[in-house]
Amino acid sequence: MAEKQKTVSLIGAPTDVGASRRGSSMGPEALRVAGIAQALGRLGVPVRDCGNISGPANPSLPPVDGFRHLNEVVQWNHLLHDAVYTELSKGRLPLVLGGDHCLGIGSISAVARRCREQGRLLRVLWLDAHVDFNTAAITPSGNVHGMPVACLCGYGPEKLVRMSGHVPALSSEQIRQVGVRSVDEGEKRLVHEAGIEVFDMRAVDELGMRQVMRSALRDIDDGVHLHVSFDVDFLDPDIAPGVATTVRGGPSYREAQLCMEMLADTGCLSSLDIVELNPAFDVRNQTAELAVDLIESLFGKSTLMGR
Ligand code: 6HN
Ligand code: MN
Ligand code: MN
Ligand code: MN
Repeated sequence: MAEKQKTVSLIGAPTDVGASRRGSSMGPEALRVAGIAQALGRLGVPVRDCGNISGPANPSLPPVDGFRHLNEVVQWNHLLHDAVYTELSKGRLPLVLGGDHCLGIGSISAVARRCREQGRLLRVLWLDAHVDFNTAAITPSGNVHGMPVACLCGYGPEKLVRMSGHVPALSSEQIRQVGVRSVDEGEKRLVHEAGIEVFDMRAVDELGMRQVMRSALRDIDDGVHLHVSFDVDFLDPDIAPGVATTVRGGPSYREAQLCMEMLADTGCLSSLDIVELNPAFDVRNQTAELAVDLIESLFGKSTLMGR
């Protein structure tokens, strides 16, 4: 029998400092307007909205030494780390409403810190069109939203790499990536060198989402803390136009639903990021509404087989 349903804490993190195209800072409000709190409430999940954290403005500057807005990125991630850590230590399930994907550094650093203290096993499922494994030396853009996995695995600037209190915050076997279809030349080498398990779209084509998720979730059972980092560009742009970094050929609506349902079936979901939603590219908030629909499945809404 599952343990008592944890309270979900919504933490808005309205950033776009990790990207070059602006607008993901409007993501938290778009998800609220799409009814994220009400949707979870209908499932019987207790929800509290912590409001937004508030960090530095976007100075819209070019990269310096391979990083755009590094100071701002560090400040936002410190704030987010502290907010996520606070909710985890109160026994709640933090749900980060992003914001761009640089936020994965602060969010997952807090999760890694908490799991280390509790002696809990941590697994991270990274749902994304990209591997987000760039460094200052190899980045084509200087955008830190293309670097969070590298930082969490120990490749990056001190201030980001050390945020969890332990370097690296994650070892490579703790993370699995699903949905990948855009990898830069340098990061292809580095992601192999680091030994990250990547289930790209070719794997989804050949094996199907079911087999991919079975492999990705193979050692996730009772007692494991499962963190899901859901970059909305994971989804096919035909169904999810509201992101700045669309890449064609992503999971369909049904494939995405199955992915979420299989994550829900683990019963281990303990923290979540929803990032890269960009209302400036969306049409009538449909991508936010789709994200909310998928999150309902992630929290156990099923059609026929009552669980
Ligand atoms: N995201 N690999 C590209 C870059 O600029 O490093 C794109 C990164 C996209 C990051 O969508 O979270
Ligand atoms: Mn701090
Ligand atoms: Mn992405
Ligand atoms: Mn990403």
